[in-house]
Amino acid sequence: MSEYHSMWSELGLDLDRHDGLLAAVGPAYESVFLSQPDRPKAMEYFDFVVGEVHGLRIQELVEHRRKGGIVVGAFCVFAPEDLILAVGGVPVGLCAGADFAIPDAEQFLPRNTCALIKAALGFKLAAVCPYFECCDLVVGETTCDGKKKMYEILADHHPSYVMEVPQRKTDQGRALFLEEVRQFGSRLEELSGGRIEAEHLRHAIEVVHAKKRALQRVARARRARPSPISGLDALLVSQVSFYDDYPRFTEKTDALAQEIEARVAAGQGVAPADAPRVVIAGTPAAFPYWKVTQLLTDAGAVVVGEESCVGSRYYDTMTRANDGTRDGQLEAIASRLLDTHCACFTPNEDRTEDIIRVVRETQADGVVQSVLQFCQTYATESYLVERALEEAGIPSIEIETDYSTEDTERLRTRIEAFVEMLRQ
Ligand code: BJ8
Repeated sequence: MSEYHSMWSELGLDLDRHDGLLAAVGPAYESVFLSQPDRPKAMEYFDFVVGEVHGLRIQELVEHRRKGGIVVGAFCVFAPEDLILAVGGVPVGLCAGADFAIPDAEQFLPRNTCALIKAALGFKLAAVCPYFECCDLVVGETTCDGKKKMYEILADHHPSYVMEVPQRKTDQGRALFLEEVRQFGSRLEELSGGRIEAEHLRHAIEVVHAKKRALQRVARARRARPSPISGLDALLVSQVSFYDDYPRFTEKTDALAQEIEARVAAGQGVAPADAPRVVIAGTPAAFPYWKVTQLLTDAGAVVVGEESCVGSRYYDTMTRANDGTRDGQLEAIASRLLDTHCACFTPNEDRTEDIIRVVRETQADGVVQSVLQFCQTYATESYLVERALEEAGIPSIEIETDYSTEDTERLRTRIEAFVEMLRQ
């Protein structure tokens, strides 16, 4: 990757620390992913993307900006990706799933802040994320108090914008969010010098839909017994979807779906047909966070779904049919985003219902609620989720963890016991 040093240097990265980050991710990826037996051949593309995650893709973003395009980073699926695409921009996900720069963030944030927030700010402060440095603007949202306050600090370090997300899906809340979407559109027009016309939105919605349909196709094939793809590989595909070029990602994910559909037809799986099947529900697993999926896989379970924003909470929400006007489409986009069942909403029964739907569709035997430590909304909601799962006769456990490896063995013991219980 040394051929990219001058590009990283021009982006302002701290080259020594950045080399240290890459040196940590590479071997971890090899041991977690490349060691898996019988992976679909189409996963080679995703291996390539990860191998070039700070190389070729960054080169593409730099080139896009050189031609006058904008890059907009986001921390949450509430950031309307279609609007960014509609002004010819490139949306990228900035949430980081590693504890590499957490001490940098802890100079500004309380220690009892969730790892996702610390990593997001830490990667900027440590100057180790070329995606961050490519962003003309980063867009945040008021989904949780920790993030909301972190954005105030981030604004001192990077051009930022914050969208207000309502806490209730009432008519008032919907009206507020629609206005937020409109205002964000105006900010994007100002930044890009373009105008969001109805046909731009139509095209952007279709690009996003094509990507989500490809992810849904993989999710459907995964439901087969035996499952044709490992939970780790399926999670990786979702993680890559936040960085990659949209049409290329769609094409490669469709190719993967086709291959695993053929495996299903041939009865070929990555684990025995009677392996316990698990859905992970909770806070998102940003790249390169694979701990819980890996522990479940090590314990002999197959992860068959993620009820998470790096999972079905993202790809199952589609923009509804509308009148095709600019206003009608903006309204449909705002409404789709509010269909995301984030724990920031109250009440949030839609989420518990959705978890049960995912469990039924995937024929899962149980649920692991995976919550990042210090995430109040998901941790508190986990009680209500557990109660609903119990009423539905679905076994579950809740684990609270972070990006470190300190608790790995403790979690391993609990996860092994849970998987063993599912076997009986
Ligand atoms: S729509 S889940 S991506 S907010 S884990 S930072 S909530 S303290 S990530 Fe999320 Fe959007 Fe909701 Fe999805 Fe706060 Fe909790 Fe940390 Fe979280």
